Amino acid sequence: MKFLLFFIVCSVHCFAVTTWQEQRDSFNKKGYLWIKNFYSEQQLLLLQSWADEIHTDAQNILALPSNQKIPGLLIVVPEASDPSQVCRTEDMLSLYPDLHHFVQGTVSSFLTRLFGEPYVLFKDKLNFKWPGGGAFTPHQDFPAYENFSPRSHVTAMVCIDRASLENGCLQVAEEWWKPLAHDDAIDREELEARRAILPYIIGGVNHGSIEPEYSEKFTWFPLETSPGDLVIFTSFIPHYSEPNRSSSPRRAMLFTLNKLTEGDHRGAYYHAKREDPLNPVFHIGTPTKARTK
Ligand SMILES: O=C(O)CCC(=O)C(=O)O
Repeated sequence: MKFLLFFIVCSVHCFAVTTWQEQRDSFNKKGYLWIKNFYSEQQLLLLQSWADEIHTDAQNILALPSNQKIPGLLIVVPEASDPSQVCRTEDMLSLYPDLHHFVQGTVSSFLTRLFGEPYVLFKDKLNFKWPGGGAFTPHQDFPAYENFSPRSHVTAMVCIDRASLENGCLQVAEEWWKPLAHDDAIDREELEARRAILPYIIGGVNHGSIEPEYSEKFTWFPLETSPGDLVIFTSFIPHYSEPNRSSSPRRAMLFTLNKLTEGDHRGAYYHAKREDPLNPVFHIGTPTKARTK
């Protein structure tokens, strides 16, 4: 009986081996797709080595006096609660060419094949979430990207460590459009297309977080992923994660892509971010410090 239940849960929420069409249909229906064991054990070893190396480099950068932080270094964002701890690194693909090739050969190729048209990388980050690492508040990603021209994005989360409720796994809102169907404040057509932007807090430490009266309506599904799993999700699906209350890290790399027909904006995105790193638009929902609006 236990085994049967486990099988049913797994077949509803994640895919083992399936067809392109089934995966596409599931992604279009739910706004996310969880693929178990996307990476082999050897590929996972490689990813873990990159994550270790990037963390060492990031710690060295954090320790530099500010006048030695030369332009073009890895972007390193410390935890809001502990400036000596690395919360996130970004623009790794500009600095680790092998990782860049690896991600293009796996994530970009996968999305290109899944959606039947070329996808190009828009941004890349590695969220470390060390023990004690902070929560990401409920948010949609789109408001963080809307100043650039792509109108839709897909983020691929590559799981480096086992993620659980205890260590703050990613949680996505199941069928988030349903409880909003009769809400006059939300554009009906956009909601039906699952592209509605939900009211969010402007300014302050919670800038970009979905207004609680909306996020409280959702049923949250915890993605308790294993190392080597891949989860793809749209920039409109509400998501969040709890703090890491365990004694082990919960690292995940997140690669955001857009359709090539909407242009290649990675360079422009990181140029803007490096020019104005404390702009709150670059810190939506994250446990990092931004300038207040
Ligand atoms: O790493 C997480 O738990 C949350 C990721 C996320 O929502 C983000 O980086 O915007």
